[in-house]
Amino acid sequence: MTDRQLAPEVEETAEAIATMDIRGAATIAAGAAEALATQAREADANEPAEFRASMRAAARRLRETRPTAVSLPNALRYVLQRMEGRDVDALRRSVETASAEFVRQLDRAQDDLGQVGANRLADGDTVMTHCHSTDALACVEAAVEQGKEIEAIVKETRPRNQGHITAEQLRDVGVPVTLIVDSAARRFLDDVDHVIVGADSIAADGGVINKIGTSGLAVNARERGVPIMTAAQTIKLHPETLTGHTVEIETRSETEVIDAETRSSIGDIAVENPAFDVTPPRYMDAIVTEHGQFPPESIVILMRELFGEGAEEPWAEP
Ligand code: RI2
Repeated sequence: MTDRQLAPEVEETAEAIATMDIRGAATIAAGAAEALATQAREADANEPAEFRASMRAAARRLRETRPTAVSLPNALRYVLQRMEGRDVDALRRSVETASAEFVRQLDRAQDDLGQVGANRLADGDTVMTHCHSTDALACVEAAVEQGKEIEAIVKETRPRNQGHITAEQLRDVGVPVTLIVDSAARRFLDDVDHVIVGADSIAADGGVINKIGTSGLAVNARERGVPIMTAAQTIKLHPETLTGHTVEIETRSETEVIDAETRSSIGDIAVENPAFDVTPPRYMDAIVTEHGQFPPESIVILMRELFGEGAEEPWAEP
């Protein structure tokens, strides 16, 4: 199967995920599922085998864009495992139906976990956020809808300053926002009632893989006695970690950290830009999902229930 057989929209979505025009684990999952539906609609295949091969090729192209957020392979898995039918028309319909169903479930899961997270917040609380997570924001938004007054201290989250998106979206729902640089977090933790972060992946041991800086924030929160929760739909659970695999941490371009001119004016330096880190379960108070909240160490039970003992790769060539 060559790239020529991929719908142009699949290539566009893959490119947008890689460059982070489409970003955030849940948004990436929805984008990937919708791209598979587009591939199904546009695939120029006469035979079922040819159609299936083109769907697998599209899934592989989407899969290779970013390595850490497991919501991406979980979305591809959800859709491809439901691809069935004796002819191309039936196969096409099954993919379109599965994709639409997946996106609907994402929205519902986020609403449901928002309610659970909101129940942990009290009227008058101040929360601290890291990066931009639609799952974490859903908790704050639900608390506001419950009539609670919530304030937020928002970390800017270098290198891409995704805290700015969080600040804007919190202002849109009327939450007073104070923006701080990342290194000021410990100074402000004494003014905070809860830290809320999202997740790109959650490992079977309860480790939370999220935007770089989360683990340092969690350690500081624990030291200051501030509860920290991860808001994560179950598509963030990483089934491969059930069988001993580790989660690959994406390394991004050095230019996100420093521009070439400043770098050369400094001299001969190395620059590293890991996008994520792992927060050990002992530093996280709760993982909030659409199925309720869990102590991180018990998330493996939910993972087994939802994913069985491991993960298939339905995009692989048979
Ligand atoms: P939602 C983001 O990664 C952040 O790390 C965020 O916490 C996580 O995805 C989850 O986002 P990136 O794609 O799914 O910005 O909660 O690198 O929106």
